[in-house]
Amino acid sequence: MIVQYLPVRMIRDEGRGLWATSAAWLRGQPNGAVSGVTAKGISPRVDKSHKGGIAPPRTMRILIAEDDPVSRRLLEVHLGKWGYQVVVASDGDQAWGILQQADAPRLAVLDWMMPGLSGPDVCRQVRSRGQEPYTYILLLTARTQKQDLIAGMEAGADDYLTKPFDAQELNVRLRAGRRILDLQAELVAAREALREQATHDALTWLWNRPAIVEVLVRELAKAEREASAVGVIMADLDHFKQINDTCGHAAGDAVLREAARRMQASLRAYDAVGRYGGEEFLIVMPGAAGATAVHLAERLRFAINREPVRLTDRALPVTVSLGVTVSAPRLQVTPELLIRVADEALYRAKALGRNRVEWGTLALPAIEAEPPVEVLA
Ligand code: GH3
Ligand code: MG
Ligand code: MG
Ligand code: MG
Repeated sequence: MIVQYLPVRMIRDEGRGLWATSAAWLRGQPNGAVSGVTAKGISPRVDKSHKGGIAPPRTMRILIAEDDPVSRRLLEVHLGKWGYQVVVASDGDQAWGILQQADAPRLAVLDWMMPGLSGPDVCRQVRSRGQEPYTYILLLTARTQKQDLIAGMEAGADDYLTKPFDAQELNVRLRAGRRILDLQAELVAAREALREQATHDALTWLWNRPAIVEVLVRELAKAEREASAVGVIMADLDHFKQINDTCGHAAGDAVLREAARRMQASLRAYDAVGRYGGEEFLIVMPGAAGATAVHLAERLRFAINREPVRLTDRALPVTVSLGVTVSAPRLQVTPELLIRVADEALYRAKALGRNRVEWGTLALPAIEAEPPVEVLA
């Protein structure tokens, strides 16, 4: 059994460059084994494909584009026999139309000479789109000159077979194509998992600090264009150190996770919450003007202290203090200023007894008076 880890450097490259680099690297590996990806990160995958014998192909959709009915039928019969689900096109335009569909086959066998778009034309169209997931293309043609092969590959074909083709050769070449598609799917999944890891907090799985600040920067820019508001909340769990001190760090972790879950569940779908520090959270609420922002802060406070956090051996009452403020449209408020004002309001909430929401007024001339505080019953 062979277990290998894919170098992160390779997976982080994006777009077509990623594919070329990774494929080149993988080709150099014994048996083409590659790491697998789990939902929460990267884990080794055991590759058993080198154990000899040819595994039956699992059902996979494949496009055949061939204008000659006899060759088309022959291909269809072979591919069906090998377990493929065949999608048929009788010219290049039709093939390109099928490949543009959302659920297009990822594997395509294209004839070179066809009415409308030729096989290489279709290749160029597919490659110029440059989208994921990758489409693996095998060109099939009567042309045998070396310059034809070069032209076909330069158009973006992955492989090339001359007619009359040998059925077994086509079969194994398509299998090689499928392996490449599988590897590419794993690379994309690995890259996505890394992106998730890089932007999320490992304990609560909320956005981490850089990511939530990035959300705020983006939402402020959007709000500036749309002349709308962005509400910001700084929330800090009350007397959290006591939980650690009396119940242990693991209990503290469980409380943090549950508090994060409750906050996430009580926000609107388009709000974002991130872990800003140890037991401190930053919440970004697009479009939330004063009263709405305060209302949402009260909702968060209620969500945290509505009922104690149940651990295996005890139930812990938890409260949170919150500072809330709102950006002023067209005044180009910076993220730093908003965070500072929300933070100052949070510390006022602490000083005034905790388990409460305080409003932070921006020190800007055009800001309206404080909005009324709506308290949930
Ligand atoms: P206050 O009401 O004034 O906010 O009091 P507090 O005890 O919550 O604040 P303080 O800043 O004194 O303590 C915060 C504690 O949070 C200290 C730190 O050990 C704990 N903490 C920070 N991150 C984690 C974590 O990931 N897990 C656990 N269990 N504790 C953490
Ligand atoms: Mg033809
Ligand atoms: Mg605290
Ligand atoms: Mg704190």
